[in-house]
Amino acid sequence: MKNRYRETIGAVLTLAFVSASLAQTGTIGTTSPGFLQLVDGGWTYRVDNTFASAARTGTGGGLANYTRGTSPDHLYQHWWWYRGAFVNGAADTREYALTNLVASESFAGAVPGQYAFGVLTYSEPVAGVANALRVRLSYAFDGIVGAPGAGTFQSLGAAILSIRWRITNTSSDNIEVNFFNYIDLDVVGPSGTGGGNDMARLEFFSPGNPVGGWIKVWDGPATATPPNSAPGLEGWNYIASGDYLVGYEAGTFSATRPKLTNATVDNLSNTVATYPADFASAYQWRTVLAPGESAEGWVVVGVNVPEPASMLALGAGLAGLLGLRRRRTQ
Ligand SMILES: [Ca+2]
Ligand SMILES: [Ca+2]
Ligand SMILES: [Ca+2]
Repeated sequence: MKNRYRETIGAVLTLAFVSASLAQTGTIGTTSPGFLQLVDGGWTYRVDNTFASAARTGTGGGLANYTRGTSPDHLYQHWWWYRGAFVNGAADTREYALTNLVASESFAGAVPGQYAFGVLTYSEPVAGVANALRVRLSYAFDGIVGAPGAGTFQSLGAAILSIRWRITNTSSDNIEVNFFNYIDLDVVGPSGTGGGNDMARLEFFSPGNPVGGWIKVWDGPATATPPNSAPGLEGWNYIASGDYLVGYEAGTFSATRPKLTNATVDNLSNTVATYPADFASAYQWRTVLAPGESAEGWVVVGVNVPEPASMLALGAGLAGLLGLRRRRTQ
């Protein structure tokens, strides 16, 4: 499935990808503040403060990097927040970052041709009740080296970070869970500026579909050609699964992050700022879980991945990709 997926991406982009023979590693730091780092095909995805108690109600959860080789870093922050409510009882009165890491698996020196991956498992309270929710995050990272100058954004080739989340109600009562993935990309492109002049658009928002949300992000200025209209201006893609999906927001760092880090309950606005400058974005899922019940979903953060229509046509491939990782990691 992996190789077929790569071939299909290559065909869509009409690029001659070379199979990744570079080292693939997965490394996890389980001493606070913690980190997860995945390296594949010369690309690195790293997220810090994965286990930092101060990040639970602070702003420092999941500070991150997304780079290829010595190219600029395009990612400032990428992390997960939640709030829970007992259906017949007390409720959280704000959102919290995942911080209580209880288990992890990393895969150093993965076999070439497979993904670099790692798993983080959290046990979090709801309304003061400890260990009410268990959240498992399965990260898989696929760096694909494109031919130099082949027309992808910054000639970077392609990379796809996939994260499957699974939330389990480990309490004895029904819980409504709101779950958030937040990302602050600072795209460094032809302008040479990172973070201050990014642009974004919503490709679609379709809760219930296998692929439920798709947001594209690229480097400004405001007159810059949108991605996929001209070679060299491809961009970043922030994609979410559709089951349980209830919200999205593509706005600014200063408007979106406080919803997760302030002391009140917030939901995403389902709006997009087309020239957000310091772009930040988030997705929101919501479900009610009975004791012992689980829900699953995923996000993908990719650069130079196919257009949504192409990716939807590859639905079986994407499902297979995620399913493959799930089987490996469960
Ligand atoms: Ca960074
Ligand atoms: Ca809030
Ligand atoms: Ca940003």
